[in-house]
Amino acid sequence: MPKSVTIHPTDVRKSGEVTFDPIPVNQYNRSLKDELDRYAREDLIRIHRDMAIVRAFESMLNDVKRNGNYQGIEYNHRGPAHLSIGQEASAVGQAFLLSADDHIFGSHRSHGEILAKGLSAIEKLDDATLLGIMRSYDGGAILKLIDTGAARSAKELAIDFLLYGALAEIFGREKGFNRGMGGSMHAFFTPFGIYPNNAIVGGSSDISVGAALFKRVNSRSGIVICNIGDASVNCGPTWEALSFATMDQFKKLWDDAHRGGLPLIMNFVNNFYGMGGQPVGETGGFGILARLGAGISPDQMHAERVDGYNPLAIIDAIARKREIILRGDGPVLLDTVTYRFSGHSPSDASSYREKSEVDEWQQIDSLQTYKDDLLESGICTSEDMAALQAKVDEAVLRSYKLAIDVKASPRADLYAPGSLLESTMFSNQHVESLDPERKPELLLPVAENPRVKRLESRSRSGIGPNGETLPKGKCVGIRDALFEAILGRFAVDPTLIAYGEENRDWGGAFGVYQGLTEALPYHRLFNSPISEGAIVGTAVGYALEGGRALVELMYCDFLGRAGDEVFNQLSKWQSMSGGMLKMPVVLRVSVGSKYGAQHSQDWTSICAHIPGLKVVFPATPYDSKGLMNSALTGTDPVVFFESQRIYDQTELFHGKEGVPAGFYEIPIGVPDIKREGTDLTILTVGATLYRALEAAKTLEAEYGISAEVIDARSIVPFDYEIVIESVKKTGQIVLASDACERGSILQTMAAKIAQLAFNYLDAPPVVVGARNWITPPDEIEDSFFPFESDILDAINEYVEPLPGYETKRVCDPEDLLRRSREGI
Ligand SMILES: Cc1ncc(C[n+]2csc(CCOP(=O)(O)OP(=O)(O)O)c2C)c(N)n1
Ligand SMILES: [Mg+2]
Repeated sequence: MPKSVTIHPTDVRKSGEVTFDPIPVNQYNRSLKDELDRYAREDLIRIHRDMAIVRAFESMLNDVKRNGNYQGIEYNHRGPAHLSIGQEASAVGQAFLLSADDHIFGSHRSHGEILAKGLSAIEKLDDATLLGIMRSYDGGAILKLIDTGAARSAKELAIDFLLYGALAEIFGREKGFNRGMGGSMHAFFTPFGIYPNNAIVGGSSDISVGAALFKRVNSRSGIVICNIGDASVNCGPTWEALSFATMDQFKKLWDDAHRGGLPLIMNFVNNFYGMGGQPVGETGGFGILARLGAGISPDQMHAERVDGYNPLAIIDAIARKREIILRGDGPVLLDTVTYRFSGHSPSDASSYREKSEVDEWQQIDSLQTYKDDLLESGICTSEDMAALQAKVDEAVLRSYKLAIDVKASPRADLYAPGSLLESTMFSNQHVESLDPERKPELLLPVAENPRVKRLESRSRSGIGPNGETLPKGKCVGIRDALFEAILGRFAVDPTLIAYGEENRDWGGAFGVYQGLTEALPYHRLFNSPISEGAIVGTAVGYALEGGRALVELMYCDFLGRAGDEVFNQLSKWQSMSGGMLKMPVVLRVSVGSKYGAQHSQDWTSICAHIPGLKVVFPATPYDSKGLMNSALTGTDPVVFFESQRIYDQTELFHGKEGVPAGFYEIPIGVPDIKREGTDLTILTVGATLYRALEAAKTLEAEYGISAEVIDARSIVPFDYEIVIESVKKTGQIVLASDACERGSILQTMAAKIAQLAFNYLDAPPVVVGARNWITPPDEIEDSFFPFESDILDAINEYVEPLPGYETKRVCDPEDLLRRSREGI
């Protein structure tokens, strides 16, 4: 079924108009007295208590940042603290109805949301569960510290646990919620439904969509709330997230059990400022933020503006929106009006706003207003309130004293080998199914898949029985090998999903997924919008929730569109969480050719430069299948490079057996000798392997030089020992790949090899890459990428003169210097 909608010209050319429903603005109009029959007295007081805790906690941080002490106890906190003093009602109101199954994501200004959500979870979880969480988290490290033996209830202990865990994290202590590796802007605590907060403005938007996608695909309970600022509305990722979240297919194409809108609230915490810029009146043009929903979907994302200065108005909104979501009509957009009295950060001089404006908001400070309402309604007395405040202040002071105590709360020692960061950059686990209890949903058994059947008649090796090379169309190629690995994993891991542009009926942009459409229901394989950022960002959110995602960007040049998602999110969350989170995401990208400058660059080096990403680039069917299997059974993010030049390349290195039909793995990080030799080593990355093999043949035939050709296969991690052993034997090495030479990963490899094998080398390692140009059009593309002759030229010029060899293209030191001087 390749189409969901037939486009009839008579329909789409008809005249008419688009109409919008009115957008509700601050329609909640009940007073606390009107609400008395809907809330228990203790709940109404607890709302105030939670606001007071958030206020006291952040006021303490404000004192520390501005004055270097709290209550006379000195501390120098060098890191950030973006405070939300003034915004407490919106955080506490939002959290009030949420359970631990409801997950919130946030921004750089999320201390209040963390505490409010944590306090709400503590209230709802029973004592045994709470104690279980505290005993098991980080081996009970926080509990041991805060449990002084004094008689306190599980809930009281849990509040101290929450305050200390968050504060120790903000202060970068190893006992913090994320072992001090996240800090103020990234802290979170998943057992209470508090998911990662993000220092990149708008960064949580597509991640939250991925989290909601996880809930929808895997039928998990609860909703997801994305808390981002009003200024993030202008970010590309936010728009991509909104388009992804509202795709028609969720409600129209997915099967009965999975059909429905994503369980998501995009909540814009609207404090009317970015840092100093004003989205309304200056940097934006949308007026009332709730208006945006009307541009996104016909149901206008049920958007409305709500008064975040009144906790009861927010509770009312969350209750109504949750109902919409639970009946499958999400997602929802909220424009939550609030105001921060504190600066963007404590050093902010507030030069961008009038003092009178701050005063106006302070005069109706929601903490005070709500407290006055409680007193006026007779819910409590001022003595009750004073006692409550004293208890709150004591708790904050207790957690402050503990968190700044270097003995009780040390920082991680990152100097020794095997330190916290060394052991959490990658999780390095092997997990075949992320939900072994569940059976993977397949539309037909693997053996009955039409492509699997077609492949049965193909040779699994590119070499025939008599050693002859078989025609490509008759053999299993790289694209088939990848398909086999992927289908095999779909049959094992029920959480595995794949998506990207043209992933379903088209069969993947380059045919790798042909046959998958027949095998998988929509919710496991679907077309995404052309939103590269959201493709990766949602995969991050999906993985953070416990699933495994395989996503694709057609050309690796499009990585630029997903820059933040790949370089700051996919790569960093495992280590920023102190190892609390896993990131089983495989990102397939292909290196193009024939399509010119914006479709043909090899960006392996850019990915390899970012800590936290595994990077592979197989060049044979055998390696492609084995590495894909490893990537899809691992728990780390893998950027999986493929080359469009060689998708139909057959297997030439594994004898008559060729590519095994069943499951096998190739460990990520181990290079492979593709041709043995004794005189010269050639190390290649990606499709250049085949050009290096041609060069090796010529060297043997015409110059009697025996070249050993090593295929890197992986880039990060990378085991140098195999290469060093080869160099010990040959004494010389040339490195070649299709990436532009300047800043190429080959330069790093060459430098490492020189450092580690200097005594064995007769000549410095030589790098042969593409020119430092744009990729020219197909017809003249060969002048850009390295070919056999470029490898021979480099050997002749820099390694050893080849008798009688005539250099094809100037590459002498003078020319090298000239090109460097000119930056080309
Ligand atoms: C992508 C990105 N650009 C800029 C910044 C610097 N920055 C941090 S917070 C901020 C303002 C964000 O405003 P808003 O989204 O409304 O959140 P608020 O600070 O008001 O809570 C800016 C510009 C950043 N962290 N990330
Ligand atoms: Mg703002």
